[in-house]
Amino acid sequence: MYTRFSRISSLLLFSSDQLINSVNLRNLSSMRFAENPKIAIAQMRSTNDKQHNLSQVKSIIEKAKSQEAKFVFFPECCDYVGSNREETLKLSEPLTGQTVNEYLRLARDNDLWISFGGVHEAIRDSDTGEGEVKNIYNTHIVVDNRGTIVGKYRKLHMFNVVTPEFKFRESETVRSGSALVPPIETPIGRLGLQICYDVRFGEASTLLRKQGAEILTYPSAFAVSTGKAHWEVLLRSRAIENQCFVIAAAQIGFHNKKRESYGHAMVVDPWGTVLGEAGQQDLDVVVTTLDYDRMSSVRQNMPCFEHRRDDVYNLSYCNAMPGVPLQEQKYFFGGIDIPKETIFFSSEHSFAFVNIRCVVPGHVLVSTKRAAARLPDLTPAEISDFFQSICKVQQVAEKLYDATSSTVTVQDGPEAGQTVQQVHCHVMPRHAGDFPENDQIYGELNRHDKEPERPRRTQEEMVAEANRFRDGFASMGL
Ligand code: AMW
Repeated sequence: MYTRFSRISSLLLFSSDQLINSVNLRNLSSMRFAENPKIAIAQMRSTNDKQHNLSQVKSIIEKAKSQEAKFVFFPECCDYVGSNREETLKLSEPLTGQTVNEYLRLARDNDLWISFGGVHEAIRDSDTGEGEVKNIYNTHIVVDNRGTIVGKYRKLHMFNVVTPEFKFRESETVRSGSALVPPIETPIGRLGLQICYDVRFGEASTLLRKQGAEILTYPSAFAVSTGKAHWEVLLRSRAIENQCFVIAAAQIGFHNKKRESYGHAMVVDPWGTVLGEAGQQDLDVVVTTLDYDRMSSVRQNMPCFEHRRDDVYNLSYCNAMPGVPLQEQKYFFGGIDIPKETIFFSSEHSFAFVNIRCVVPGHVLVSTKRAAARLPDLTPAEISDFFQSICKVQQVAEKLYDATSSTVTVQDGPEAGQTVQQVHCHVMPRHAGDFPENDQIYGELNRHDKEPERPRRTQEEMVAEANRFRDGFASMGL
């Protein structure tokens, strides 16, 4: 029997904003459906008529429900397909807009989990939400049966392509996302979020698998000529090499005079077998079950992920911003942009910064740059760099705080007290008698960031401490 139910404590949930970080992980983990859940994938034909598209979404949901599916997958552009750039921008909405609100209501009212594989997320000039829409993100959202967005992924790879049949420049309208999102825990398994053209980038799918994905999703509006040549072979390859289910809801037919999609919405199992494929009609639903015993036997009998030679080659996954010079890079911690002035150390794979709430004076954090959730998710190079960085930071912290000991702790996973799902280590200089009982520091560590009434440190205080650490590094030659 596959161990996915006993492995729930190792679930990964990360997002680029706090909304999703606030989802209660334990509640989610207790919501796994019974073995071999029923899912539905949609095939539809969106146009620039949002109401018409919404009515297709509603009709698919009805069909899926009538066949007792618990999770429905919609394709990219389920909200609409614009006829040109101007119209595409004009029709776009923020994720708080009417269309997504309607999606949330549908999930709640129908008691369904739903993946909306690609909505046009408006990017406006200002933070106020006012102003002209200049770009959009192509965003895949996952909504739970209570109508909450629990996963959000902005498409990374832009379909800027010239073929004999067509030319397409997605980046004229769409801004690419900046991060892979570690798989999200859902009642049908851990879902890796991708979109359409992403299917050609096997590294991303393999990183998702390494982070625990059981299902890879490629909601698509795939072009017809490339679809004929590559669609099925790409989907099956991603399933076979990662030993994951692959779910690819699809757009089909003419969206307008210029744009046509291939269809063939498909579900593939971890052996590469096609479990279900939509027909040639505009509106179709494929309902199938995900057999986790099958996944278990494929993974056990051919343990490719144990056979990988990470010592010879490995995938590196960073959250560096494309095109931004190294000194201007931003570092994110649990999706929050950590201000440069509070970061005092950076190495190839790690960075260290001062804490917003300290358990003891000098309590600082060392984090991986990449938003990996758990220690075992790190590559050998990252592990080595992370622990070397910790040792350096510890030396400086002890010098600055006149200590000869430190508590150095990683809370690895939610059940171990981890609140920010990005690997990080607490470095806390210690002094004799700083706690009545020495190990009380662990109780304090567990509480210090969970009680909202505890005041945060001021920015000035944090910047001043980061400066002291920087000086400490310089004076110790580290
Ligand atoms: W965990 O409980 O996930 O092992 O630790 C999270 C740590 O991150 C806590 O010590 C908390 O105070 C700290 N923290 C959270 N957000 C920030 C932030 N924006 N800047 C600095 N430290 C932070």
